[in-house]
Amino acid sequence: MQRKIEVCLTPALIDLYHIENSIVVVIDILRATSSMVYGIDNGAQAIIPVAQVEECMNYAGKGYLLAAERNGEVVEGYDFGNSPFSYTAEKVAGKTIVLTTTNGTKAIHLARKHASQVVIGAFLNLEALCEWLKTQDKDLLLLCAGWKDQFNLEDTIFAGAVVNQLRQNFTHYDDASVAAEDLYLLAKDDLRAYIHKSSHSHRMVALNIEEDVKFCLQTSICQTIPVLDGDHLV
Ligand code: 3SL
Repeated sequence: MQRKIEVCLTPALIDLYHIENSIVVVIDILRATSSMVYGIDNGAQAIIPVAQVEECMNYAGKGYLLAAERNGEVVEGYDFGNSPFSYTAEKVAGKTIVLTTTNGTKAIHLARKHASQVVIGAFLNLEALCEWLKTQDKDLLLLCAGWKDQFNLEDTIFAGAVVNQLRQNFTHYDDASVAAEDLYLLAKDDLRAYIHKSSHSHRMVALNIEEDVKFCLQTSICQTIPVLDGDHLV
């Protein structure tokens, strides 16, 4: 069977892709999709990604946990933000979280407009995700959330890791997939050191949340693949 894999390097380019029959994997390694994977893996009932901070407040007082991050920081008045350490079983098991983040939730909303299916990827669920993708029969778009519509290293490197694992299962690759895989091969022996060069990693050092970077670069510690079902990730 002919299957195509493409990498969209920033959400600004999404309209160039025909994804009506494709699976889209949304990627925001630091930190949105890592926290989503970790939260669902830890028993959160669902995560509702919303694009705007104000939308989150529509859910106030109805039993939801409200999480909002902008520019790496928790938005004042919310239960928590986007740190994976806020998505432990103690905090989220059995709960539905309404979450908005700078880039990750925006990318999910762009993907869901047209894609056949939207799922969430992170190093935390790399192996489970790739094994599942191997069993599907649709084309694949790896959508990097980037930073404010710009390219970033960490999402591209993760896209490259997925391409690397799936290379036997797809017949067509775009140039962005080849470039992402090459970058992954360059970085993989010391992922942390390579990603330390990224602008978002610098931002996180400045915010004193470097431990989050370390956490998000753990590979395949979760089995969950969050899937968008209506407006809920489950
Ligand atoms: O952009 C996002 O969606 C976030 O992951 C950014 S941060 O890691 O919370 O700063």
